[in-house]
Amino acid sequence: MNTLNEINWFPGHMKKALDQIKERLKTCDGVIEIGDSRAPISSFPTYLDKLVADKAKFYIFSKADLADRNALEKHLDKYTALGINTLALNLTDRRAMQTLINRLSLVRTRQEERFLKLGFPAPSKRFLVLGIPNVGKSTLINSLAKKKKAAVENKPGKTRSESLIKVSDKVFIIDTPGILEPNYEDKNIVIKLAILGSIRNDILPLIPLTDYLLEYLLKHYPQRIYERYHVSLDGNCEEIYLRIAKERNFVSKNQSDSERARSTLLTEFRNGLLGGISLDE
Ligand SMILES: Nc1nc2c(ncn2[C@@H]2O[C@H](COP(=O)(O)OP(=O)(O)OP(=O)(O)O)[C@@H](O)[C@H]2O)c(=O)[nH]1
Ligand SMILES: [Mg+2]
Repeated sequence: MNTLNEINWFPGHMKKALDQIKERLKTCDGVIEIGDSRAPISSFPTYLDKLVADKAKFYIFSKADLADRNALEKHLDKYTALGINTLALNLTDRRAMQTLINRLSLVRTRQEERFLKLGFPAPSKRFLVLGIPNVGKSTLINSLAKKKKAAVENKPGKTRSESLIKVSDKVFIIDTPGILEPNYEDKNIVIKLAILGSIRNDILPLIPLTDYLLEYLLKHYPQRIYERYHVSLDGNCEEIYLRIAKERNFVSKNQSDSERARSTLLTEFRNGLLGGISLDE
């Protein structure tokens, strides 16, 4: 998709957000990095690695309720083998938060190690929550904070400022605005992140995005498409979308409205109506 080279998904406010994150990191001993369970590799904020190299880390994979469980488990096993604190969660489920709070209080920060070595009681610790837009950072904050503290919306770029939230006596966390990598070398990642809803809908054109999604689903989950839309899966993407439009009675100017079928499939995928899926192979 050549046009991708000309698309700017790193708007000015993200540059500002990155500067704010650098400032905030100076006052935090740890980071909670969030990836999306539906694309755990592509969505992970790997490009912040250097910035957080000396911090205690906890990895969370959000939207586990929408992911392909088998693919996700394999991915998590890799982190567990490396000894990294990792949890995959449905962040909207407050009941799952106690496990996370317990695990967070066990993460040893450098400052904590120093204090304990000297025989002082463990100090409180601060984690900065990091991740791409729409991955669930503010949802995590709200679920942990027990009452609504951070603005949440299913649109990338909701959070523009940060605040300190108390999670337990000794654990505090800070929300941050979502940021993307300024230059993804693999342009497929940009498409995947747009499919997940982490890049604004108006930035990438609907047709290549929904062609990519349908081709991927036909390759990896053809049965799901068939079971949901009851159409023949022969032919090219436009032909299949036209059949879906016909099946759903999407008509515009007396013709099947394939564009509406495309938006519908994208929305239904995002809402988990096609079942748990992984976009990373
Ligand atoms: N099903 C499901 N939805 C989730 C989960 N976590 C977050 N969401 C939804 O994802 C959308 C985005 O969540 P936010 O918490 O606003 O995401 P954010 O990372 O703060 O986004 P920015 O502030 O834009 O960077 C909202 O509609 C949430 O309800 C999850 O684990 N499962
Ligand atoms: Mg937010």
